Amino acid sequence: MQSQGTNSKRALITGITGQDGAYLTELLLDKGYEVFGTYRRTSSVNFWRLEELGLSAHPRLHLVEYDLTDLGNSLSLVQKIRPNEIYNLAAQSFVGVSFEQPTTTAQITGIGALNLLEAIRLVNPKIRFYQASTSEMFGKVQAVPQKEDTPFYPRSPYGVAKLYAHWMTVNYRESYGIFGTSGILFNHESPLRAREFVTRKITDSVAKIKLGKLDVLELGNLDAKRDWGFAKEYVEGMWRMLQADQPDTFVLATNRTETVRDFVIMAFKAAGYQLEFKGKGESEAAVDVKTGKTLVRINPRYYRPAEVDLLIGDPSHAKKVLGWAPRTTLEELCDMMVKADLRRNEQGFSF
Ligand code: NDP
Ligand code: GDR
Repeated sequence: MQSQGTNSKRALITGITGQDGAYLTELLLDKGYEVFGTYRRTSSVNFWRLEELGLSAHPRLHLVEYDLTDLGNSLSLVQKIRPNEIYNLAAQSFVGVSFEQPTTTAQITGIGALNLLEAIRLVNPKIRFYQASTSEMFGKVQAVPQKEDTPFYPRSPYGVAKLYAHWMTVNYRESYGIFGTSGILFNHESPLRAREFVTRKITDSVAKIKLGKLDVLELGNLDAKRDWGFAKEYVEGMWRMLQADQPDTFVLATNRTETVRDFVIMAFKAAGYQLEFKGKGESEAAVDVKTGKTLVRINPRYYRPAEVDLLIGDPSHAKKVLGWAPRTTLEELCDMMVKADLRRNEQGFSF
């Protein structure tokens, strides 16, 4: 992408250490923004994604310590940074963990967004706000493909917390005239995805199996269907949402859905394997057609108490208003992720 020089805009990104935070930072720096990215205080902070994109020492990138659950911290952050745009990407974003830690998830993923909206209302209501909403809010299938007016029915503490943050964004838009936009993004993946999420878990395991570092990949529900896109294109959609004339709600998706099983087959294929699935339920397993070796099996510990069975989004509103459309196919995305994991595992590191 060509750098477009500097501009006078200041963007605040919460959750810069995450997948989307890294790609959005790259995009906004390229557009000339002054970027302020927040990270949490931990005993050893991890900036591997920013490092992988070669951004960690960029002169227009400023890293700021921040915890989303602290209202005072949110107020002082917005007062100090004086951003034109805030992208709220910080969250406890793992659905599985939200069943184990529902209260923490509600505080970070739900109330965290409210803290920022309050800061905007009290400090400067002209700041444009992007809320990272999710297809998990659709949850139990009500209609397909899911779009902006499809009824919500979340199926996890994470989905419920995100729904609260979504409605708060809409409420602050309607009550106070704040430019609060909610992007309902379907699953988006990349080589920068954390390894706990299923696509990256699969591509990293494929690489490890190929290099003899792992024998078998263990997974949960293979029947779940997801609409998977490429994260780098989705952050471009976030930016477009905040450049629009009006605040609104937008779905970003590819309008294609595949099962987890399909993604497993695709990822192994990208590394030269041909898999065949046999059996049903907990005894289902996949063998390598050439060697007969079992490479994938079920471990029920990865099942969730309630599942989202089918996600497929209709991005036509975003296409019409923002001119946004996905470009990378699932095969290309999967191939890119497998290659990146093979490279990392060959080099002896994998985050
Ligand atoms: P990640 O899990 O990769 O990143 C989440 C970020 O939030 C990390 O930087 C994390 O910091 C930060 N964070 C967590 N808790 C706090 C806290 N208390 N205070 C401050 N920061 C905190 O998520 P993604 O990049 O994949 O997703 C970005 C956002 O988009 C999330 O809100 C997610 O829920 C949402 N979303 C993601 C989709 C996807 O498919 N990727 C789809 C739809 C929505 P740390 O590194 O310290 O943990
Ligand atoms: P999801 O993503 O829950 O859709 O949330 P995840 O990749 O965790 O799960 C997708 C589907 O795969 C099934 N699955 C497994 N999942 C994981 N993580 N590990 C396994 O071993 C496994 N086996 C099967 C899951 O049950 C599920 O059906 C992601 C997150 O990024 C959210 O923050 C975001 O809001 C949504 O996508 C859209």
